[in-house]
Amino acid sequence: MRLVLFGPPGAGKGTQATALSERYGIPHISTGDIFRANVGNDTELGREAKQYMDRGDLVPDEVVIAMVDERLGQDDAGDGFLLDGYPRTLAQVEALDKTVAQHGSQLDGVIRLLVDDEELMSRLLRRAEEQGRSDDTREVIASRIETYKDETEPTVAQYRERGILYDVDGEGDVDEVRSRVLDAAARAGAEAS
Ligand code: B4P
Repeated sequence: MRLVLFGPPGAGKGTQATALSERYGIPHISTGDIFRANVGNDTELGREAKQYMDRGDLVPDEVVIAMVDERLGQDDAGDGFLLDGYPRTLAQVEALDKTVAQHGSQLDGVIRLLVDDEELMSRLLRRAEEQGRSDDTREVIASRIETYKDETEPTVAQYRERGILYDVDGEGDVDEVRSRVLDAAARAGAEAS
């Protein structure tokens, strides 16, 4: 299975990714997690990404695209993957299409989590209290939500046209959302085969 988890910051992508990745035995590839690991290890990539992340901006396409291409080229992603937080721009959508085609395959499904803005804000402010992430302040969260609406959400039209977009209600408790997400992935798998 080749899946994308799509949705605004705080929609529950990272939260739901584990169950999907376990169900299909595919690696969970979160661009946010890769950046945070690099920030934590103070690598060159981490230092570059941090300036954008701390403002709630997207990391530049050329940096993200090269990083994901390299990750998708690794052996464990050969038979499938779950992308979380990628693609987020039109350039990333096009780059992913190209990479997947080079591997002689195609995306099976894009699962979009729908959550309203107020709920997103309250989840991320709660996470700020629990984890103290530097991009979880009220101002930066608001800017991340705006960036999602301006740059990321419009790209979903491409997947809708291809018939591989699966919208899922992301509100409710984590277990409820999980079962909706797993249902959507099962539908994507059935339609792809
Ligand atoms: P990400 O790490 O992707 O951060 P995110 O959008 O906030 O999602 P995350 O997965 O962490 O949160 P989740 O919804 O699971 O990106 C961080 C930054 O990295 C970006 O702003 C950008 O700068 C950069 N970046 C990453 N990818 C990029 C790309 N492709 N291009 C350019 N830049 C990129 O969960 C949020 C919280 O909600 C959690 O605390 C969770 O416990 C809670 N929650 C989840 N489900 C819930 C539920 N059902 N009910 C209540 N709470 C819930």
